[in-house]
Amino acid sequence: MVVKVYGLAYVSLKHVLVCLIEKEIEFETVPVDIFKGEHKDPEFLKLQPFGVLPLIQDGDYSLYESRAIIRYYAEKYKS
Ligand SMILES: N[C@@H](CCC(=O)N[C@@H](CS)C(=O)NCC(=O)O)C(=O)O
Repeated sequence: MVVKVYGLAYVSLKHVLVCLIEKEIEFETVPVDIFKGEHKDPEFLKLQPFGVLPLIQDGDYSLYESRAIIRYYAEKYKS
């Protein structure tokens, strides 16, 4: 299953992408433009109630906060 990563090339998102690449996890990016206020869109707030990026969706599981995401994948793919 492909992990969805929400955001654009913001700093926190880059940290998450480095982690996914290092772990060789297949992902796709879902552009969310903060300069257009897309991170405050009601549909996005259903996924991330604080309205900040990045956010990942791994199947039915959603997670935000870049360090929490990185820690999640570090644990999930320990090897
Ligand atoms: N502690 C958060 C920081 C999240 C954060 O500040 N994201 C920025 C982009 S790098 C953002 O969404 N800014 C939009 C806003 O604060 O309205 C994390 O590491 O994920």
